[in-house]
Amino acid sequence: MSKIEILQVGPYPAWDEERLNAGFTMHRYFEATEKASFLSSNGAAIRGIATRGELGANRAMIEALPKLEIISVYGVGYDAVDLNAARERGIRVTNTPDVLTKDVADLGVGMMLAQARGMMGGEAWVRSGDWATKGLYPLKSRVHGRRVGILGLGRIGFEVARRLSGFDMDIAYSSTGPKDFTKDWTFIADPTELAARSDFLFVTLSASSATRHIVSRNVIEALGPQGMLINISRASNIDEDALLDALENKALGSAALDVFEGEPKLNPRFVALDNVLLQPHMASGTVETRKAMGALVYDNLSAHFEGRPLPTPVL
Ligand code: 8YV
Repeated sequence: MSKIEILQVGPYPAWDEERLNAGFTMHRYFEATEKASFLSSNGAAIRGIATRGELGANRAMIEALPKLEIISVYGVGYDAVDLNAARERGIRVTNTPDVLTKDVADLGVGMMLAQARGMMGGEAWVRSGDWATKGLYPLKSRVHGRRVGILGLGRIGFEVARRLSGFDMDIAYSSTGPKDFTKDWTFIADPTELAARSDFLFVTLSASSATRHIVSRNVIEALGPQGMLINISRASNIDEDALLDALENKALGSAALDVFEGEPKLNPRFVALDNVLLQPHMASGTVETRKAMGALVYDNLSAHFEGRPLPTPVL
């Protein structure tokens, strides 16, 4: 029997590709130079899409696949999938929640520490010989005991807050409503108010059209010249032009970012700044977590085509 045909939107680690290639006929969209003609030549038989969080599947792609039944996302965020286009045709959508939560929280906390304590600059200070020639590295501000705001207390935000309570930080959060398990953490509904009482503001909310630029110019300015913004969610949650302006004119102290508009290309203004830590969208990037994510991508596809319940459905 011929294997079910799947459109593969981006590359995966070798172990995932091996399993997918064994179970399905994979069409490697990311290797095609002419995307539209690739879809028109191969699209008629394709019944599934395997994609990644940041790549998703847009309406044009979904509409080019008349037999499409399921979109399996390697990532918790599915904001890059056109859910309306999928819903209109009853196409199932799955993601990879839970398995990546703690790694994403770990990286966010690591970014905060690295940026606040100047670890990247400290490393350069040693390697360049500045330590020997110029002497002691400039002093930085402390992290423990300070005020942190968590914008979006979902699974990842919760894990960030839990870690930071170990740093004796004064934790406030903004979410759809107060959470009853957070008696030591202060609920502040308004993001600008949350930013105004924070030294560090973590953006951990899942992105959608409703959250676009929720971190607005006002929020950034409320965080202020001593504040730090840490984004481990999606770039669209932040008004990136306002962020760049604020970093350039020091209306915001600093930022630590794992995600960017138009990534992997990014606005060159970021690279010219010395008050931002830049990471290549790698918060879920550990071998252990990526293996679990890859297994879920496969398991959702195989469950669907074998008529079993989907392990982690979105739609
Ligand atoms: C990416 C992510 O999917 O979980 C998410 O939403 O953004 C990531 O895990 C990852 O970069 C793999 O492509």
